[in-house]
Amino acid sequence: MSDPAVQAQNFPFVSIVIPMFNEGKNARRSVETVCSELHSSGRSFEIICVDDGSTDNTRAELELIAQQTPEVRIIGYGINRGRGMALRQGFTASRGSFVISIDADLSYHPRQISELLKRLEAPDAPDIVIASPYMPGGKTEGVDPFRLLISRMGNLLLRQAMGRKYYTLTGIFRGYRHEVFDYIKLYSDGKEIHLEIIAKAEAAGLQAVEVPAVLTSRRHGKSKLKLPLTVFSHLMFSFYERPLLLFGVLGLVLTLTSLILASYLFYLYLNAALNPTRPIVWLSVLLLLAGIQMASFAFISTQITLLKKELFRTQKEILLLQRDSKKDNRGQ
Ligand SMILES: Nc1nc2c(ncn2[C@@H]2O[C@H](COP(=O)(O)OP(=O)(O)OP(=O)(O)O)[C@@H](O)[C@H]2O)c(=O)[nH]1
Ligand SMILES: [Mg+2]
Repeated sequence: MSDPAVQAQNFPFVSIVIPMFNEGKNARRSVETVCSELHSSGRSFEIICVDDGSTDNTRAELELIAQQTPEVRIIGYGINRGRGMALRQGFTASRGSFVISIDADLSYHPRQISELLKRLEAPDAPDIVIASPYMPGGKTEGVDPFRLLISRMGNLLLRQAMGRKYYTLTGIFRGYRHEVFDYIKLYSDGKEIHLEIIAKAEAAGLQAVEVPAVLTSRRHGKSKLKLPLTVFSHLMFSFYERPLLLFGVLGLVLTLTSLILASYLFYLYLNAALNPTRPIVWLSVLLLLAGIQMASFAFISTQITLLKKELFRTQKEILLLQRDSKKDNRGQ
């Protein structure tokens, strides 16, 4: 029989993944707070700190902490590759039955980890639990109003793109059943990984639910958020997930404008005042053609999106079948 302590260390109940880039001012506080929350919960755990190419004292701090704290593991690589890549590395290295991702700046207080775990352990447990400051019951405290406005608007748009199911799609603080990462393959290197996870999980038929959470502002260190890039990538994601949002709306606007112009031209014609060589005549025809073109794009791209989702679901089914057949073979 193996030693239960070793067993708990090799296969902990939960893995906490914390990406850290230039978080020297937060590393210790963050790890210590997570540790004390989990120690008081009585659960076995590991904390995986992912540092990729920090130029401050993050790595030195982490190495000191790891010497004093057996639950802490440091992984990383020399070049900075972004938050998405760091999270993917952390998920791959994780050994817990559940995985929690959280940021290093304590903007989501780790005392909320127990809420996520409670949901993940419930009898009707979902596959993913999203900490949601924007859902009814959730809240934000002391967040810069401009950042909050951009984030709220972005999440509203994404909510539309994702079928009005979720309120907070951009947050890092989430809990997962470990199997989630077997079913979906992730490729994002940046912050859009949070969207990729939910989109792929949805497509694969996994269940994600939100729980109300409190988001505060970081007190130490600098934000790593590149706002213009994030806004751009999130907009692209919305159009990618729901092409109708872009092509459908454009098609409608172009067609309606052409119809308004055509009505005006018809009115001129009835009053014998129409000059057929006027550019406006051609403009209205062009707008109509462009509108029809956009509507066709909307139709085709929607079909492709549906097909893509069907593929994800099939992939997951194949994986489950392979697992079942492996289990059966072992049982024989
Ligand atoms: N390893 C690694 N971690 C990163 C990278 N970019 C961001 N992070 C970490 O990801 C977490 C979230 O980044 P933040 O800068 O807090 O971004 P945010 O939470 O969207 O915005 P604020 O909290 O308002 O600053 C933090 O723990 C960062 O240290 C990166 O390139 N590599
Ligand atoms: Mg943060």
